[in-house]
Amino acid sequence: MMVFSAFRRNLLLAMMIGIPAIALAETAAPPNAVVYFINLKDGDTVASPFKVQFGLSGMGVAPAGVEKANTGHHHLLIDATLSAEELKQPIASDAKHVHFGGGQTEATVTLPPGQHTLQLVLGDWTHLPFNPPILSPVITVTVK
Ligand SMILES: [Cu+2]
Repeated sequence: MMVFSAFRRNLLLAMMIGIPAIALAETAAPPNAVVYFINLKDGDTVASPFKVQFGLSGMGVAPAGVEKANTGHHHLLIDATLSAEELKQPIASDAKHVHFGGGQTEATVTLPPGQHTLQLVLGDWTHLPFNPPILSPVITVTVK
């Protein structure tokens, strides 16, 4: 983290003195970080509202706005995925891109009947996906 803080300071300095910045300062993903659904799997049928538990290994959860090494916070994508371009930007915040900036590790989700896709994306303290992105598989659930 010291390294990344220094990197961001240097990036800011570079911007202030007019050197073009190549990219936003994405946080490097810890090598073994994995995000996953604990209690749901692809093909499950659920009754709304339903609980979704967010699993994370290889790093820790911290609230948004807290810069702490090897931590991030969960985002739940509902019937949405992120394009390569979106994976380099702060994650949108709307009904399909839900932030858990308090450091929550589960949520109760209400969805209309039918098939829906769910995916977890870990964001850094500034809501940017890591590089490379830390994504769960996309799962499809059927809401009764
Ligand atoms: Cu966020």
